[in-house]
Amino acid sequence: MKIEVIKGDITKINTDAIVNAANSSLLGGGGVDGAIHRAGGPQILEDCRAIRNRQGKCNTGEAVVTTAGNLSAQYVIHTVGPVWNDDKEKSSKLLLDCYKNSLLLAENLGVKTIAFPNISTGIYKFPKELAAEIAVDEVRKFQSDIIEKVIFVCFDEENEEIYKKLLNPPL
Ligand code: AR6
Repeated sequence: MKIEVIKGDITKINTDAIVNAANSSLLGGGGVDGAIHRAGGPQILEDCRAIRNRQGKCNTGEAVVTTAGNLSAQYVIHTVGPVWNDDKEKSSKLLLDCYKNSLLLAENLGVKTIAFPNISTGIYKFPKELAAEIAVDEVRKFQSDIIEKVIFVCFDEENEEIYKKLLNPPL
């Protein structure tokens, strides 16, 4: 699996699937969630409501899939990151679950390329360095014959630098 890092807006990325850092209501919010719903249009929210009617809320660490409305991606995978708190181990495990469950779902859908935002590092205040280590570790560990490329889309310079350092350490 090829791993890349890009600085930019995930709604503009051309991958089969993009991942949304959602909340457990699945009914939208701010940050990247707001950006995806704005750019993708009402179809995404309609799909989220259908999921809510079927299964109720989405628990932290889990992932669900919808269509991508007006976005160029085929799917939006919505995962719910943990709100950072003092229980570092529990939050870390839940963040790892977000990446793992999103990748498993993508694989089941036959997705070849997938883009992740830096889940939980905005409104949910997860420390960026630790979040990046968890994300990169989990993606590196994930063995797939289906997914060919994972792109980490960083919105801010700090995350971009952290990911670049982790993925291309100086010799
Ligand atoms: N493209 C890529 N990354 C983005 C974009 C974008 N367009 N916009 C923001 N980011 P956040 P969380 C980055 O707050 O911390 C929502 O209200 C941002 O800089 O979007 O998981 C949900 O509904 C940060 O690095 O998500 C939840 O209630 C990263 O995306 C809550 O926020 C994640 O920041 C989830 O909080």
